[in-house]
Amino acid sequence: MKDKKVKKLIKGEEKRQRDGLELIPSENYVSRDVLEANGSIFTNKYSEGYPGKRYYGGQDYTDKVERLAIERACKLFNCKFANVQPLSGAPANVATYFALLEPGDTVLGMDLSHGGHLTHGHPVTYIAKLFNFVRYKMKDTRTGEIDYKGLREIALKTKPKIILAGFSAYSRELNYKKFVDIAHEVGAITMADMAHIAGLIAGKAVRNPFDDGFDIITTTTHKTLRGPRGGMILVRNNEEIAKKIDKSVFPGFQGGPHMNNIAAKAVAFGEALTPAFKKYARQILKNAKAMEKVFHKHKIRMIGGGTDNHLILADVYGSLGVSGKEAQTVLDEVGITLNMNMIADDTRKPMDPSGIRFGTPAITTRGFKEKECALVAELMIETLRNKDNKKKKEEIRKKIKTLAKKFPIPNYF
Ligand code: DSN
Repeated sequence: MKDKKVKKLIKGEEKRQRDGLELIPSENYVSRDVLEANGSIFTNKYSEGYPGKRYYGGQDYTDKVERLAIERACKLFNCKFANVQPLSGAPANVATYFALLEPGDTVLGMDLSHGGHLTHGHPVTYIAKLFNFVRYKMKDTRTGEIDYKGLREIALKTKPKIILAGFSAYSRELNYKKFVDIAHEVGAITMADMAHIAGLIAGKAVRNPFDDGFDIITTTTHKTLRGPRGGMILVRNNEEIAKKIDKSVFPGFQGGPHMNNIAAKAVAFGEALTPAFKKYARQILKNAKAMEKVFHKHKIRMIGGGTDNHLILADVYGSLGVSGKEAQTVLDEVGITLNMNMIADDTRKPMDPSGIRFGTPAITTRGFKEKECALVAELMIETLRNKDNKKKKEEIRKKIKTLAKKFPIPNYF
């Protein structure tokens, strides 16, 4: 690369990723092939429209690569229709709302402090000005079980057009069948935002909402799915819904699709169809369980009481007197990256909440097994208990660096 300034920044980020441990549960390390496709000359091409129906010429290869991505996505998630053009998870959700709702219509989704996402109707978003978002919660934060009875009551009262399942900070499996039953009762469409667990679904390590009758899945293609940053909308079998979604993505909401990104999605979906990916998905869960065990041992409160997936949400303020922000900073100092996070009904503020959220997708890609994950959990707790002890933190930093060196990011360095 000729641009020395940007090159230096890329090298710096490379070193940061190489020497530290990535525990942000929505991050991962993509393969060389995914990087190569994402950095390919498909980036030069404009392709408004869909395969076979574009507004520009020269689409021989773009059509083929988009068809391949669609075919692989449908095989991976066991569905009939896929739109692989959304630029990321938020645009995928917004395009889905625009496809199915009129202004003022109601969406019933997970309460944000109980694990939902900004695009599930947070008041700071524009969609919250357009549509009416109502919320369900967990019944009990000790088990994480959703209050399905409450959900049904709200659904009967508010008659939502969409019932939305899914989360960005929730660690338990959902009972999709219950969502579907309630939706049928009130005539709602079921939409699952599976951005966090798409890789776990693809690897058959957790349930696929389509198997229980969900109509739509939206997702990112990075995170556990280990593809390029991007989004996707899947429709189980309803052609009418699929057509509305295609129209909504383009021309309704987006312009030209990023074909380099779609090529990289095709590569990632191909990788996710392999037996090795199934093994990877199962190992993510085993690793999260190993970390959960250590947090239990040290009596640190976990929202939902533990985890069934790739992430843990821990109340570090309530258990250790360290705020989420302070925990994030001090763990960064020793080479562990994670994020502060609100916990259910948090009394603290989003920029300094009570919790931290962390997970195992990235370290599992590096080859970590249960033993290493348990060690990382011990080191995290030791760091938080010694947050003002410089010497102790230096010792831990060295241990983290050694561990990172022992498990290099595959195919990179
Ligand atoms: N920022 C993503 C996450 O970390 O969960 C969701 O958009």
